[in-house]
Amino acid sequence: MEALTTRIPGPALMGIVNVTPDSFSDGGRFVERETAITHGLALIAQGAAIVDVGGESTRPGSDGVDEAEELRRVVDVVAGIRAASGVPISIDTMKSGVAAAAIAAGATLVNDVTAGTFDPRIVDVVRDAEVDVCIMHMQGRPRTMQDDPRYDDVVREVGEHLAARVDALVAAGIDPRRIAVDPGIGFGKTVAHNVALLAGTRALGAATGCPVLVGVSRKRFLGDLLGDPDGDRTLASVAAGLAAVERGAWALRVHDVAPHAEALAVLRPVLGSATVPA
Ligand code: PMM
Repeated sequence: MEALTTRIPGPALMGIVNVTPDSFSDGGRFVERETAITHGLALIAQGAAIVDVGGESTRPGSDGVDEAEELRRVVDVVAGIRAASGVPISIDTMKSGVAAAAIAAGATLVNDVTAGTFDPRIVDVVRDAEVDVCIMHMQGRPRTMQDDPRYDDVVREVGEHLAARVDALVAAGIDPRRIAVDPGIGFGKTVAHNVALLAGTRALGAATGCPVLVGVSRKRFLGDLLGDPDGDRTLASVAAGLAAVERGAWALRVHDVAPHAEALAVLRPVLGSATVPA
């Protein structure tokens, strides 16, 4: 089995398909599903190398969704995209049951923002199905994580946490070549923490030995940096994403694939292949 970075060479784009009521206006389940499938296929056409399907909002302040509802939202969307495209599909979930059902529907990557700490059985699902996994750092849980995040040295602490989680996954029998890590931009972090983590992308790769996936797209700290909390964040997202890629990020999780694809078309030849960890 080849390494994740060989199968999906970086810098790659992971296009976001959020199947949540706050992402898609209501109008019935069928419409919601079809909209999500069409959206996923559009992201692939724009250059996404992975599509990330999620049915539970993890925005600051959000509460979880129950498993039955999450399954209703995501399984048919994964199957619908898989029926029309061979591009790898990621399932953004912290629940083992949702991960297993999404894998059965065609997902080959599990994106767990809790790194297997919310529902440890997700680690067994990933191992037994022999799929890829992205583990993310979060301080606290979405409902309260932005209340008062604190670190002495955010890059070192996030690196140590992710390295420990990688060790736990490998000890459980997951092939290390299947693991990507993510600093969890915005998940229990101040603006300064997020900026430090972006600057420290290469250090996170070194601390874990894994390819680094970064999700900055449209996040609130960009509005803070712009001094415009309600304005469009597309250009800011591209700038932050490119900063991470220049510092060795393997993949960017983005809402707006087209502008990121344009930016990478220019950055890739400038950087050559030296930015992507083996
Ligand atoms: N961010 C969100 C959801 N899932 N997964 C990973 N691996 N990394 C992230 O940064 C991440 C994620 C929240 O963002 P959204 O609500 O805009 O999708």
